[in-house]
Amino acid sequence: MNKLIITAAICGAEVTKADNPNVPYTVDEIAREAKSAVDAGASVIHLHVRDDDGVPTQSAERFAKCFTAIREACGYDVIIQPSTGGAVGMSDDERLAPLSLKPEFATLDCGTLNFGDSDIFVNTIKTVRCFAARMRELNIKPELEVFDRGMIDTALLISKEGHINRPLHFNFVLGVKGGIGAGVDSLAFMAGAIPADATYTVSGVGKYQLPMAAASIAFGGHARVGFEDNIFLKKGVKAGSNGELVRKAAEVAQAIGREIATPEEARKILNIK
Ligand code: KMH
Ligand code: ZN
Repeated sequence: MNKLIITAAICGAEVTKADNPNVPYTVDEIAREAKSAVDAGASVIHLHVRDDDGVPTQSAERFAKCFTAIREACGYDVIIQPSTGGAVGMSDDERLAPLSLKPEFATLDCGTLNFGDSDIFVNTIKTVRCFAARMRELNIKPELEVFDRGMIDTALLISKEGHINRPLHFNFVLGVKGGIGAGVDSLAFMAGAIPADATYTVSGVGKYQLPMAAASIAFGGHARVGFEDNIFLKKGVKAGSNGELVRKAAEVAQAIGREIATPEEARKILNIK
């Protein structure tokens, strides 16, 4: 089986220290959590950043500081994937700011959805096209964030228009309230809808994080874990670090004999130049 890429989504924009005191806000805390994840087997850090008081920001300056701190803590080959989703309510220009740092990889959210009980995460087709075109110009590999089946079709449409180079790489986000539910049926449905040359990772939300990671690892997909999507190691026990969650995914891989990709191997699998 192909090697497994583990992505650690260490921070997110929604989860707070009130949910789990180990959620990182400061630059040092972000570097600490990234290191815990990389030491446990993550090759990709999916990154949101915050002000020191925990307010999400898309400031390029703040991202630059975090990039440097993460590389110093984890080694210079770690793949850092900034979010262009940011937080609900941010403008498109704000969300695009970290691309000015020319990262090798970044997220591209592929549609609008209800996001929890009272928010709407807005990504019109025009926005998706514009973000995709910017990434293509800057030679940034997009990870296509798809929260529902129709978003795969949007990504395929925009790729057909010439704004996203193939092979495509998807992240199936399963279990957001407002998106497709988590389950092996959802995983099979989504995986069956992408081109044969595409790759995918799976992000299960909340209690579905580790089961969905395990299912993807067994199916030959890749896995994303971390505080952005889940703060618990097991029922009633909060994770002490992102590394603890990454270690669980690595243990599943080890148990079924699937090797874990280094950052260099992950770049080859993802076709990151
Ligand atoms: N925070 C969510 C509204 C991404 O990183 O691209 C969007 C999000 C997706 O987390
Ligand atoms: Zn994110």
